[in-house]
Amino acid sequence: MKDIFRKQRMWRAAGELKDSYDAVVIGGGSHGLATAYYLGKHHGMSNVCVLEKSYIGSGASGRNTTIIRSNYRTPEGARFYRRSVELYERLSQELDFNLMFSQIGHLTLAHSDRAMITMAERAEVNQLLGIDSRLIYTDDVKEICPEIDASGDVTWPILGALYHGPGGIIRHDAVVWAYARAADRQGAEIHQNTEVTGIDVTNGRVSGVQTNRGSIACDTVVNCTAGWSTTIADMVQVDLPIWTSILQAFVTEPVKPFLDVVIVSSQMHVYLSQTDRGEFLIGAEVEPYSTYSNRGTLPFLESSARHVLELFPQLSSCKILRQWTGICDMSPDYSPIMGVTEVDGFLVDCGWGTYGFKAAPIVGVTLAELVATGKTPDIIEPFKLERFYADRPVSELAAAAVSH
Ligand code: PYC
Repeated sequence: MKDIFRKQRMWRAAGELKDSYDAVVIGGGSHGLATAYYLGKHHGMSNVCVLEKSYIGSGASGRNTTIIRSNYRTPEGARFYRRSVELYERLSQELDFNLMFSQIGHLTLAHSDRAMITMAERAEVNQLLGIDSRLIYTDDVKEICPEIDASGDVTWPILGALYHGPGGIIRHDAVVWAYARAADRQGAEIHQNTEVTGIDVTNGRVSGVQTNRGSIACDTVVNCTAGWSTTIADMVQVDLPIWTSILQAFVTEPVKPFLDVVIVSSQMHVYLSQTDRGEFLIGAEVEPYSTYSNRGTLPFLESSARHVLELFPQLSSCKILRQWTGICDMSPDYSPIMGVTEVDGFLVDCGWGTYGFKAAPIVGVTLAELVATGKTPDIIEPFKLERFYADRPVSELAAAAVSH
């Protein structure tokens, strides 16, 4: 009996915190756990811990809409997410865990001439980088998704779309668990219910972390806390140009599968996919006010349901099962902020807006490399915090799933 349990265990019981670690990762979501895993796998660093104030995956990793894609607008963004999708494509095999990555394709609808131009520009950037992404027209949309109302008899007729074949959906909680198990097997410790209450800095360098379970000495801290990144950065007086808001989503009751592509309408501020369970997973844009509240709102349900019904009137009697919110860190240019800061040893991984979950593998690989070698990998160089002081934004607003 005991042997069976040992084989099935996901990760070791946490035990006590050690007095010191080579690196402390704050945040037990997909990014933090991936970073811990690649630190071990690629760099042989196992004296590492992940501190999570709640349970792993309780933040943005468990509260997103599971969409993976790389059809971004900027070359910097598209290159970065292309690498992430490539890593996701072999992640089930690498982590020996079925992540149910369904590359069903991703359609960003265009309902105006201006939107068609934006989609054409994105397609060009994508194609130059070898990303499968192209502009298609109404008849192609009907062919890919016969169930959508592509008639002209609606408020926002569909003129075309950006079609991105490799895009799709994945089981987000499985990504978290798989990375946690893999990080554990590399020797990293995962401490849940462990809240960081302070970070020590000595002579401009990180020297330790204070937690609700005691103090740790360390000279490298990685802030992978998604919505809470500014509260952690405040502990070392690093000023992040981030505001925090919520993204809401809901699922319907399960129905017989008919939608096998992700549908996004920026114009209508809505996107949906059908999960493997048959539920329609529907989301909208980030709320226009700053909050940390996890409470969903009725206006969100009303407006998203109304827009979905314009695209799929056949869902009119489908019941809503549950709704949730996720906390998003919004950066001024809608691109992430990654890498070094003015405090030596304090690294950030934040400003992900609504894009974070898609980036987990490449974030893990690149942050682990930065921690282990002290050198910023080329692919994340454009995303450094200093770009805001050097006037080098990476404007990714045009690639937001829904206009923010
Ligand atoms: O950018 O693909 C996206 C996205 C999905 C949900 C929110 N944003």
